[in-house]
Amino acid sequence: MPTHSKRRRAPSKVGRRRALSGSGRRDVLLIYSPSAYPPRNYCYGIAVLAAVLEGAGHRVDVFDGYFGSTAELERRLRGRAYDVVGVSGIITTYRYQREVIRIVRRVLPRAAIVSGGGLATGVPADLLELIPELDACFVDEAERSVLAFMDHLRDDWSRVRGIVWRDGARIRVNAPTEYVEDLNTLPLPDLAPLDIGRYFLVPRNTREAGSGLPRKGQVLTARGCLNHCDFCHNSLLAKGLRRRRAENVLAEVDELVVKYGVNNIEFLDETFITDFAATEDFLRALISRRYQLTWGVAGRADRVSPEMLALMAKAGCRGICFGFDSFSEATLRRMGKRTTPEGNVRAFQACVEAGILPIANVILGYDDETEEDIEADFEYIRRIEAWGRSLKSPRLRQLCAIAVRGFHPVFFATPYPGTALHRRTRDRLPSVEDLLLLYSGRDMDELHVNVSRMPTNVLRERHRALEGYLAQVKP
Ligand code: B12
Ligand code: SF4
Repeated sequence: MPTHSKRRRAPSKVGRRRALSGSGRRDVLLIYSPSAYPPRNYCYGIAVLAAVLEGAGHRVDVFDGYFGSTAELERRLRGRAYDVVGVSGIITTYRYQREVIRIVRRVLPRAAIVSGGGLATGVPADLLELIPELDACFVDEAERSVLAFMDHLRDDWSRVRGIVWRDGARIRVNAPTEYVEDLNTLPLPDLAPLDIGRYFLVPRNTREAGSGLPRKGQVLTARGCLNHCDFCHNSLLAKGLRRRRAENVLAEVDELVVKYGVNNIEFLDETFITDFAATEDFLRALISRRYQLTWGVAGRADRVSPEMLALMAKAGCRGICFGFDSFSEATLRRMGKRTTPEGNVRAFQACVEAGILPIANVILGYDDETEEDIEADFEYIRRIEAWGRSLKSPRLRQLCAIAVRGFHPVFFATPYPGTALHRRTRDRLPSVEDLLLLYSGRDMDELHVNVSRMPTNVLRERHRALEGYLAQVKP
């Protein structure tokens, strides 16, 4: 094991440990809302917040909704008079959040109940209106606002930036949060209260069941994205891209490998490669660790080069998720994607040639989309498949066929409340609550609403046809 792997936690400036006693120290319960089953990811956001809160002297417990029933939650709540209960969850967790928030209020009438993450960020005021037991929503990243909230818990919440909150009969929107400019000043996520070992035992697919399961960890090397595509959560966030330094990220990787025996990492960044030189530095440092690690990332089609892909493969990268989203120029323009169909093809091919699996997607039925736009998806995917069949190497031929099949599941355009797409199509959509209920626990491979120009039966038929085509591709 390299000696640097023994490195201690990076010194943190945000949430530096303070001696809090008596009334200043808060008991906090953070609840993770399950969004899909089987669970693939432990809640990284909660681990980050736990580290920040503990660093400031507060006491944090975690309840993981993937593994505990609501009856168990109720028992936990009866065992301790938490000052603050915070629920974390993305836009598909409304139904769960509504249920647990009601339970918390019933058992702990005096606790402050707050929500954070994608749902609270997307529709903070709606959520407060829909769930009367909820006291406040944290909008966007919360390291700074959550500490301010603890400081002002018993006095004036109008001084806490980054929250939307209930003030008697009014819903008040405070000034936006202050972002953490230098991510290297944050403490490393605290995984101890999360019991991540449970996640290592859950097969992600039938192929994995019963075989040696990967011990998967998660790491975020950067926040924000280069773009603000209008169906994406990023279309509602103000702050651009911030990156961590290579040594700071590696301290986290070291901890995962050494302390938790992790052998596979999902880098959670929206776009892993943003600055070629910085990514290269990181990859070289990772290679020098000589860990037996495989890992995957998400990337944009316009941010790959053959040289970078070769280095990534050498460093253990096995898969890149590409949100190609469409092969129609008109649809890509409408999405504000700033990529091209040809660029998508090049990225896919370069990835296969580097021996990395491109995990690509398309979205059907974007607003105002027509059958011709979908025909472009068919055409380009057929073209990629034909290119794959012409490859000399049997290994790469097979990799390409697996990747083409991997366009399944084919997604439908899904206007998540809060996004620019939702704002643009709002007059054609059900109410925010109806949408949140429709989306609860569901994925984008189901058609919830049709915002295209095609009749619903035509859209469904095109979706079935594309799925059928992908299913017959032989690896
Ligand atoms: C891992 C992941 C998942 C995991 C679950 C993640 C989770 N935490 O619940 C899984 C694989 C289940 C998943 C699924 C989906 N995901 Co996802 N996923 C991510 C990913 C890559 C990383 C999340 C993460 O850990 N971020 C890092 C942490 C630090 O950030 P954070 O979670 O936002 O937490 C911060 C704040 O939000 C806040 N906060 C969070 N929780 C709380 C709680 C409290 C009490 C407080 C005060 C603050 C707070 O503080 C944290 C620190 O600043 C993000 C992209 C990204 N890079 O964020 C997308 C993302 C969260 N996913 C997204 C989407 C759209 C989906 C899907 C709906 C897509 C689909 N295919 O249909 C599915 C859901 C399917 C289903 N059936 O429900 C969107 C969220 C949109 C939204 N408005 O919620 C994101 C942002 C991607 C994007 N750019 O659009 N996803
Ligand atoms: S490139 Fe991807 S993550 Fe970035 S804004 Fe567009 S869809 Fe969202």
